[in-house]
Amino acid sequence: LRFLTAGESHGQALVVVVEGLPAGMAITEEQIGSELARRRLGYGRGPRMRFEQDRLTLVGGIRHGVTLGSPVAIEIANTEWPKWEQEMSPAPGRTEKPLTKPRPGHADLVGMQKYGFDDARNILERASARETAARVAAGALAKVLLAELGVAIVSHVVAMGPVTTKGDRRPGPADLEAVDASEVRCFDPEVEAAMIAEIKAAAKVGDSLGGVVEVIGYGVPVGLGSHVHWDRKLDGLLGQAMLSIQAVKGVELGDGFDVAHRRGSEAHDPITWDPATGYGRESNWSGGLEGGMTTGEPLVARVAMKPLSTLNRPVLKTVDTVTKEETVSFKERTDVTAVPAMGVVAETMMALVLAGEALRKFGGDTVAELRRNHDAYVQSLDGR
Ligand code: EPS
Repeated sequence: LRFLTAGESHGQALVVVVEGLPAGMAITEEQIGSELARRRLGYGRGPRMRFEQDRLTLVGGIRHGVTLGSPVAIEIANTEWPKWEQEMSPAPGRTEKPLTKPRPGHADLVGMQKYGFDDARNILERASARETAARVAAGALAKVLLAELGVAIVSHVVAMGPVTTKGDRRPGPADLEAVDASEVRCFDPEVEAAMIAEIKAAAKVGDSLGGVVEVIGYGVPVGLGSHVHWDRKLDGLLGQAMLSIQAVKGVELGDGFDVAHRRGSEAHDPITWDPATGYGRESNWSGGLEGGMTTGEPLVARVAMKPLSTLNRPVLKTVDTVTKEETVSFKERTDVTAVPAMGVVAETMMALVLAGEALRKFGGDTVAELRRNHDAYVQSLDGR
């Protein structure tokens, strides 16, 4: 499974092409649209989330509600485009308002240096997390494919700035609606209020907040990924996928960081056997991953996002790239936090990785063939 996105934050549209999906997979525009809507949720999002819509067009690869096995192409139009048509025009010309006060922590300055531009907009437009809308459209397809195999992915916010959950409540697939109903996508109602208060406090002083989400994959079959080579280990693939999300700076698989401080006798999940369900683990500190392969236990990743580098009250010191004088960065409209939305993007990235690995393991040109191969494999594990 491969996918490629294109488009700028304030450009005409984002597009995504997804290649490698089997034929015969039932998918509707509404399913993709509802995933896109979930990504727009969250207390602390900026004004753009209120007045812009993700206008969706299925351009190719789907006919009469099913995939054809050909590349699926999706366009997400920016309804803001009329306001930006001049500024972002692909026609020859130049801007009247180059941005020359790069934001610390953003791609602005290094991007200008690397690509030889004197206007930060040429960098920030593509560095923007707006691009994740296109990923989420691709992820909606991956989730539908995984559902065929009984896999469901759930995320929830476990930290908002300094406010953290106690870590003992983990939502299952049936709880996703309840998580989405929370304004901060937090599964703990007591902590939810404290998170909202923290966002309000940061917003009041024009500051931003980071946080941590937990993503859980349920029903993942034993043996996705492989121990045989560095670039086939599922831990590595998940890490790369999560770290590719804008503003993400850390990923923990299972209890990775905590386990590092324990002794071996208290760090590994004891293996069990049950005649009805086969092998299992007494605990799941490994996060469902041993030797780069899934164990069949829930797959658990925690993903850390830094506070957005665009501040509503720019206070961080920077340098004007024209005058070389000390200044503060330019002010762009922004979200206070995008952590709740990032959870949906992290689900997307887990879905795309797992769908790719499921297709690699089970293959099939049709979704029925994929399911048959998957079911036969799962049956073959009986007693093994
Ligand atoms: C973003 C800044 C904001 C966000 C945007 C990402 O956009 P604007 O500056 O136009 O208000 O709203 O996110 C989206 C548009 C989206 O769909 O997620 C940034 O700087 O990354």
